[in-house]
Amino acid sequence: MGLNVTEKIIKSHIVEGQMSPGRPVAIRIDQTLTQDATGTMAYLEFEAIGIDCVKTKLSVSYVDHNLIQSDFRNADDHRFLQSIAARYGIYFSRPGNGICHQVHLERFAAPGKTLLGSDSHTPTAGGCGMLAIGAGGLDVAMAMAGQPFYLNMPEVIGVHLTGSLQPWVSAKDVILELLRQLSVKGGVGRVMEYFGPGVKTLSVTDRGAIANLGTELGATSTVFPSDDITRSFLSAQEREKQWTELVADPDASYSMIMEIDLSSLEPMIACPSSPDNVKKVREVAGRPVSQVIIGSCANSSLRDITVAAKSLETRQIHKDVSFEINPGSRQVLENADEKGILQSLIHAGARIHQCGCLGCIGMGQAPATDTISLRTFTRNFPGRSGTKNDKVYLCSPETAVASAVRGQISDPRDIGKPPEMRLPETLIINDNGIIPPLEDGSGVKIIRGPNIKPLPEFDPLSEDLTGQVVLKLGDNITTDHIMPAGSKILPLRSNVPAISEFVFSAIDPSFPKRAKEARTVIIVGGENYGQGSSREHAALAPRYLGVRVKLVKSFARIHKANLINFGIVPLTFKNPDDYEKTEQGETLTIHKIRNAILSGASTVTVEGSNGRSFEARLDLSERDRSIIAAGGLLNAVRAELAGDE
Ligand code: MIC
Ligand code: SF4
Repeated sequence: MGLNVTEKIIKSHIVEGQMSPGRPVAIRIDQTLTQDATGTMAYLEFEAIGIDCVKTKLSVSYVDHNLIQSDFRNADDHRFLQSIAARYGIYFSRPGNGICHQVHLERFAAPGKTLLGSDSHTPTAGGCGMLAIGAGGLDVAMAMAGQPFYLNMPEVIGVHLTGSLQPWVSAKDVILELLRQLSVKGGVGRVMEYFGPGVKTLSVTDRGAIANLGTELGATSTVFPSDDITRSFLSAQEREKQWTELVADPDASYSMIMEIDLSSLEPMIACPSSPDNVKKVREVAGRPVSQVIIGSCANSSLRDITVAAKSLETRQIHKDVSFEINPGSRQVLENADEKGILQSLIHAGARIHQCGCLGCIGMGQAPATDTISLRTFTRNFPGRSGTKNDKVYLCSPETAVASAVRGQISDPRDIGKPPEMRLPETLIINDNGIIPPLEDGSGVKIIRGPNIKPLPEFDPLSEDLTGQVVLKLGDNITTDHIMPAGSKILPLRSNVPAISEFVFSAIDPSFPKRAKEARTVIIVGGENYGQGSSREHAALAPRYLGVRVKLVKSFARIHKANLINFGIVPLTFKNPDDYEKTEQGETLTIHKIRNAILSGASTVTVEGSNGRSFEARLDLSERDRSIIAAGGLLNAVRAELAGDE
């Protein structure tokens, strides 16, 4: 039987396992990317593995998140990352050069290849026909050390596109519609693969925007075919040689097919405070807005800011709106400048920021109290913008600009004629923001600032475990709840003792103190626990505070993998009633947990303090089990290197 694109890429990279959905497989990784907020830890881990030079075909270290240098810490991290890149054979994309996903799509993404990135939106490169997956820093460090990436073989969902988008409707509306239909957990364990005649109506950056927000569905990745559109994109990037055609076989199958008629879509918007709280723009039109931002790895391409500029040639920004542009990359900025796009934006009153994540991760741009901020970003989880009780809406660049003009949420179809858009066929290509690796970096000295603290050491798992339920939480807890970001906390990413003081700070500021008192900590949660970012600090910092078990109804993929990597046991309730019965403050005991894990048991018995006992599931591969027993992946690798196994 024929193969779909996802299966073709996995088949050509598989090193262990079989391509049957749900079963563990290991795949070879061609490229890796890191960004600064996850990268400092990933490179500390890479150093701890003790390899002399990266073993991948290409590894890139981007600095895009922690750009505000309000003291020495972020600047020190940037220098550390630059020296690490020079030492170990890694490309270094300098601060201000752009958002990792946008720059990677432009300069490095290549059809048919695999990419592993320590950022959850790594699948953006799927817009260029690659299999790109987000993971924790330690998994990326292992890939740089030449190890395969382990995952459960995903189901492949086919999204059949027909028709073409109407004026004022764009790629963001496609994925917002899917989020409306499937919710933030609809993609868990799945790859979303697009096919059908509608695909060729979408540019590679449109495809990238759709692939980017596939992450918000909880999907392992999103894949587009590589066709003539991909070829022209690579040719404009002066990389046509890297093009290969990659399409599904005519008799390929999918575990499920979804139909989307692009012609029938209309402008959509995600309301506060979840990317799947999606409505038609018309349903919420008229609400006053104080801030509108075009940017983030979802919508900051030349196309996206050109839409804004062209729409503003005959219009002005409303006096009560701060209209802001965060270009995705220097390539976007430089070409926008050359084509006069920037001039139109400045003239219309836009605030132009440097290229990077900025307000998307709370690095500045926090909105005013009790006002609506409309953003073309990826996430609107509560408080992520940096303002308490924020009201952040996510939308397309078209809806953003229409709303900025009117000062209220507006369907762009209501502001008149759509802009005439023709994107240039040739671009200025200038890689001076990317420092290539040295031929031999062995003599490079790594520069460490005082904020970079060594990795903590963790104990192996004990035979019996007794711990206190220090926190009981509900459904869809995000990593932004567990380990918040923002300009105050992000600079602590390379200092685990310091950052651990902020674990669950927005939900329960007393958590770190109570966790340290309890010593062995269990956290109870609902469905889709740990959705959102790839930040391994959401596992590492809780582990530092004594968390040894997370007992929930279901997990998000990357967070579960991060828990395993840091020796936290991920358990799921066998019977949802036991979730209701488990109380915060209760002591739970699991006898012979280590033995159960190592012997391959699929359940353990959890004993409550009130004589109650119940079963919890252990859904782990053999490799996961030995990692947890060792107390984490680094311990397991070190033991392996020392020949202890
Ligand atoms: C995010 O969008 O939440 C981030 C910041 O890019 C994270 C990574 C991080 O926390 O450093 C992600 O998406 O993985
Ligand atoms: Fe940066 Fe936002 Fe994209 Fe995360 S989602 S990589 S913070 S732009």
